[in-house]
Amino acid sequence: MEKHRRPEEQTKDISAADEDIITAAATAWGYGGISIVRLSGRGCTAALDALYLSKGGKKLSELPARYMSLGTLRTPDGETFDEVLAVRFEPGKSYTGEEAAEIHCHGGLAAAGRCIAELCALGARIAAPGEFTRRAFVNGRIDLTQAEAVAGIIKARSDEALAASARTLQGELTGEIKKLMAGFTELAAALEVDLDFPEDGEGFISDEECASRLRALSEESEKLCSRCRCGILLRDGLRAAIIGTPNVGKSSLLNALLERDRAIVAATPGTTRDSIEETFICGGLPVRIIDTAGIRDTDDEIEAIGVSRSLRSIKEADIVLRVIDGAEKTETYAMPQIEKPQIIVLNKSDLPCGTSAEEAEALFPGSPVIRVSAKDGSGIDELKELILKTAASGFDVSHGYSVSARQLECVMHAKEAADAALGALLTGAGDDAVLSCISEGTSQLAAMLGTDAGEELLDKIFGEFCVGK
Ligand SMILES: Nc1nc2c(ncn2[C@@H]2O[C@H](COP(=O)(O)OP(=O)(O)OP(=O)(O)O)[C@@H](O)[C@H]2O)c(=O)[nH]1
Ligand SMILES: [Mg+2]
Repeated sequence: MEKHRRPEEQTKDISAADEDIITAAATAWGYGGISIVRLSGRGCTAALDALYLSKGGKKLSELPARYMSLGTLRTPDGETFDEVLAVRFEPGKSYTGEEAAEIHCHGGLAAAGRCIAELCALGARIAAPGEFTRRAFVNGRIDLTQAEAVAGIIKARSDEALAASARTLQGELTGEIKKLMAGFTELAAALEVDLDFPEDGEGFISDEECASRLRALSEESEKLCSRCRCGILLRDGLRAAIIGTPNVGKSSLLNALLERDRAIVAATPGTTRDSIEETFICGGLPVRIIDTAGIRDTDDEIEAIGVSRSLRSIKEADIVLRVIDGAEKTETYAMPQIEKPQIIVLNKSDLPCGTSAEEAEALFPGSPVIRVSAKDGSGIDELKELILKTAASGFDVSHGYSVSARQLECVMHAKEAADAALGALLTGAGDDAVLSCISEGTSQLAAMLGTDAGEELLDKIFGEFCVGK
């Protein structure tokens, strides 16, 4: 199978100049209907001319741009190795903004691998991860928010996450950032006039006007933060740990949430020993749900390890589902205090009531209580809604923006800069101090768009993309 090795494992020289021809499979490396090989860089059509000939006997360079033609791939010795579709793109009218081409080979590993190997023999090199998108960014076709949205689309696991990435890719977030940046720079300009002409009485902008504009900038930044946090949550999801004493129905609840029999359920207390993790989509949010061993004092060595894992999974969770057997009387509840959002799940509602919702509320003041039956499924949809409401409090999942943690930090810093500028203004620290905070806000927003992004940052961002994107 030597010749079927992933081509990017064979050669790697990403130190060459940006204008060289890069190539990679744009489709997943495996078995499938087609494999798309992508090429970008000046002269890539000419390189393909040495390999591709259309059924009508034309080279790709002789065919119109953005026109897909059927043809064959041949080695320089004349050996035909695949029947393909090929298309070329002119500079300025391609994904990367450069001269580019695509070859749609038959699927599987052999045809695309051979095509890439032949292209490399003709002078192309294997693209580094994310290099096509990086070129689109470097060529000014997209900004960093849009580039990172491309990664968001690939990672999206729900319609809502996809919509958040698509709206970011379409430039909606870019527009909002630019509007906010304009707010910061206009205010800075007004303050600078005052600094330059201090003798002009009242000044160009009053302190009240300046304070009100700074408050508005802070509010706008906060709204943007919230939409970015929502996008991150939609993409990365959250961890929810199911905890409780033995036999209350934790594994049954996991199965009910997943709508399949994943975990073993038995009447014997202490059934679950190891933690079980699975993911389900809850209102667009990927929820990593963890079923744990029932927490109790035990002499059994294996069960004790399970219990310590349960305690660890509470620490790692974003939200805790604390299950109680609603058919039993729950008087006191010896359990670790949890400093996280938690939902009290009163299970076995199909059986005669032993603990009422009011009693459970009294035991866990401040936590929402919900009655469910993991056995007959009642209350499970409501529990899912409650998980979404508790985890995404304050978010409207239909308004997220797909951003990276780095970008969220930039918006948060921009808000802090607006607050700091307001603080400087109110304490009379002087226009210079206010201006320096405002300028910090502007640079944080510029960093979101990637203006002046250094090579190191770009390496880090695009290094996380897949090869071929
Ligand atoms: N009637 C009824 N029985 C349930 C319900 N949920 C769980 N059970 C039963 O309760 C028993 C324990 O269920 P499990 O899901 O294994 O409980 P667990 O909390 O995971 O138990 P451990 O893993 O031992 O800690 C089984 O006999 C289940 O059939 C429910 O909603 N209604
Ligand atoms: Mg269990």
